[in-house]
Amino acid sequence: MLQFKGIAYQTVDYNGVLGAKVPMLSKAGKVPVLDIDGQRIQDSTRIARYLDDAYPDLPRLYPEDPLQKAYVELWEDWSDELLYFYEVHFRVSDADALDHAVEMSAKGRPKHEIYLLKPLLKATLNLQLKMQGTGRMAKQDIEAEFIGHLERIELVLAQTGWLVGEGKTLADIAVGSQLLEIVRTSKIWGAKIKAYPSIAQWIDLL
Ligand SMILES: N[C@@H](CCC(=O)N[C@@H](CS)C(=O)NCC(=O)O)C(=O)O
Repeated sequence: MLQFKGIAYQTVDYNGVLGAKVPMLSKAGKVPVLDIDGQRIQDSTRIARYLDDAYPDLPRLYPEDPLQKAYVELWEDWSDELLYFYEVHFRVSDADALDHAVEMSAKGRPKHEIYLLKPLLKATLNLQLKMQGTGRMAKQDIEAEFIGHLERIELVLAQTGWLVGEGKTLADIAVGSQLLEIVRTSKIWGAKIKAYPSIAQWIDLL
């Protein structure tokens, strides 16, 4: 979102055991958290609204047209509250994807943290999936649902190349981030995603 608006920023990784500090960043204990001159804003939806309100003259994440804005808001929240859990499912259910995720989550940290992190990450993500509900569904049902979502995304993208309207919006950034994370961690599912022609074209422009 910051890149899209052209705002300079620095990222701080909470990799390895530093993850234990995430609950101290905000009440919700989740990332991302935007720290802007000491003011902390948690939750990507709230960050997006803040950025468009604070920097209205920079490219807008939300379209001005109320109907298009409503569609963007629906895609965005669907993406970070539902699509995210498919990404988590693919990360824990595929041994290679889990290894890759652990490697990324321990990047820049001492080697031994990898051994600590793997069982912890696996147990935490499985528990989150169970509590949210996806983790209580049969694997083939989760994957069939996900394919249904990919087909719907493909159908929408085939119209203009973007999810809402004629250009890139927060909807593309939100949905694209989750799909790119699957591409980044899971070889099998990454290939399945990229087999959809409109999705493959769009993902390269994100
Ligand atoms: N709706 C939130 C979801 C954020 C979210 O689930 N973040 C994950 C990492 S990607 C997290 O911090 N999980 C830690 C936890 O749930 O304890 C947003 O978009 O900011």
